[in-house]
Amino acid sequence: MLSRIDLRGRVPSPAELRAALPRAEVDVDAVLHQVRPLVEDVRERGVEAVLEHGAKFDGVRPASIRVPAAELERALSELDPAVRAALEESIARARKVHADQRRVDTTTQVVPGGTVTERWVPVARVGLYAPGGLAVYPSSVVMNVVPAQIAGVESLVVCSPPQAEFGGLPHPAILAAAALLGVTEVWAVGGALAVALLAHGGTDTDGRLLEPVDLVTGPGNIYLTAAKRLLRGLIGIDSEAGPTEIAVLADGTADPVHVAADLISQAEHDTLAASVLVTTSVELADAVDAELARQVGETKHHERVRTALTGRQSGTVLVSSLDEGLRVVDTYAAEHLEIQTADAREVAARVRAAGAIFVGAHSPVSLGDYCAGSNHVLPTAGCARHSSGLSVQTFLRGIHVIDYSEDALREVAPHVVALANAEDLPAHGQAVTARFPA
Ligand code: HSO
Ligand code: ZN
Repeated sequence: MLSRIDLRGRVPSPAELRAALPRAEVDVDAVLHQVRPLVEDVRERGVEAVLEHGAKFDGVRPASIRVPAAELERALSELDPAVRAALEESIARARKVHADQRRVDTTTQVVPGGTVTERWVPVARVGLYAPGGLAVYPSSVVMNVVPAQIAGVESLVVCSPPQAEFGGLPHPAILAAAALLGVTEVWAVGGALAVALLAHGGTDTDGRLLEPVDLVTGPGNIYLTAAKRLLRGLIGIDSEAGPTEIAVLADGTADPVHVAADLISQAEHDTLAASVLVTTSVELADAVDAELARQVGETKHHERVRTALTGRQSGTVLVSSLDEGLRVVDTYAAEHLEIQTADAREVAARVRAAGAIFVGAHSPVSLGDYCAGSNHVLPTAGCARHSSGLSVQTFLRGIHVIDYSEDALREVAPHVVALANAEDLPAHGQAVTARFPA
């Protein structure tokens, strides 16, 4: 079912390797011209523009953008108890892991009387996006809200599209997850419009202010990503999220039943999702193909899964050795990378690029999606080469605090003056010497 790329006996350059590996092509630039007028209209006309355009996209016009507190409570009280218990477990584990990501301020004594402190300050107000439609993921509400809360973000709004089926409210599972996390501000607005309203703020239909945010995180479709790209600068954003990806690095010891199940699990998200097997074993590749043929037929979303697995973004890559396999997975820089080999820990420790690494037979990606404690908002499309997944750090800013005494400044003054003159910026030097008249 998976197409095959045979790299055995070949030593491609990094650029050739990158070109040879399967990857979805998502052209965000191509939709910018559609999204730009929407964003501008929201900047000019605020909520009126959001409701007008939103009615076309969502097929419903909510009475107000801000979801009443009573609706959050109602959604939580009506939540299936098993789902509630699972979300509580997911939240508890995520809080445990993210609590250890807190940063402590560090003060460096550069010279006697001269210190530089790096002070970590949370972003003041953030907007967290939870998609609706095909993807309704209360687990993503958890993954966005938990690190923001642990970072100490004081003001936090969750946005999710209004649903005609639920009378113009976001999906009840999203509302319930927000309520469970103690979030009190939820807006019924979706996609590019949500990012624009979060960035510019507005006035709700009842006259209440919708305050703009400083940072927007959370996955969405290509239009939402385009809006993030347009508004970046005015607001901070997390990395641009593309279709989800799983790569599995496996040798002949891997269980093909598990490998196939894991490849299918992420293909279930999207017809553009990528499932890539990198293996030293042709026997395993054949066995996984046979398993995929069997398991895909039995899975609920088999059409979507089959399209994803047979798309050009998915495939099997045959390599001669695990060293070569590591080169391939580092070049690919998958959002999720599973290591299913003998001595998986040792192999995992050698990986240099991945959003998250899942080690050995009992750490499947779906565990990380819900209940490992790790975050599931991760860099896609090779962005793991330069970016990290969501964490407490995403919601913090490090401020340098410079504190020098008179003596410490006097001592270094000649160096400042020399550098200022070398850059032909003598006023810089004078700002120091003015403090020490001869
Ligand atoms: N695998 C997705 C996250 C997710 N899975 C949410 C299930 N629900 C991207 O990491
Ligand atoms: Zn998933």
